[in-house]
Amino acid sequence: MKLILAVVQDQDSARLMNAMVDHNFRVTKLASTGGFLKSGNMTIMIGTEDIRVEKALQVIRDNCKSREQLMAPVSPMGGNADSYIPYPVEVEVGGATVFVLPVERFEQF
Ligand code: 2BA
Ligand code: 2BA
Repeated sequence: MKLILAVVQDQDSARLMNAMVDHNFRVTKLASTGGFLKSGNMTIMIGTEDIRVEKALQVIRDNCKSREQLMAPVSPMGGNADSYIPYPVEVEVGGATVFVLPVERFEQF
């Protein structure tokens, strides 16, 4: 068994959850926050058999797309105004960042 952790954009998460359930995957959605943009994203947890991992990745690929997001200017802490960028910067946020982990044991009580 594998545990797939997929960090996806908020806008794609509902569609991805529906697609996963349609393809008979069991899923859990967790609200998360990206460290760089400090804005909300979603982490989808999928526990599945090894042979279904590629199918799960395909469903994720088909339902998540990358987008440009504006990063708000942050005023300098500590007064170093030299490094302050006073305008929003565009950052490309990927469709999904995916980790596939081995599951040592799976129990349901
Ligand atoms: P849910 O996905 O909302 O599922 C709630 C209950 O509905 C499940 O209870 C199960 O009895 C039933 N169910 C879910 N998918 C089904 C399906 N395709 N066909 C028939 N019945 C289905 P639990 O199995 O005790 O799971 C409770 C919650 O634990 C799930 O909520 C989900 O959030 C999480 N979960 C369970 N297995 C998971 C897995 N393999 N990967 C990720 N999350 C899992
Ligand atoms: P954030 O950390 O908010 O990052 C959003 C986007 O900002 C990233 O998109 C990337 O394009 C850019 N970015 C992040 N850190 C950067 C840096 N140090 N310098 C320049 N640009 C940077 P993605 O790479 O597609 O990541 C989207 C979200 O996925 C991330 O949100 C984070 O929540 C998660 N993520 C990505 N890689 C991760 C990893 N190795 N471990 C844990 N979470 C990860």
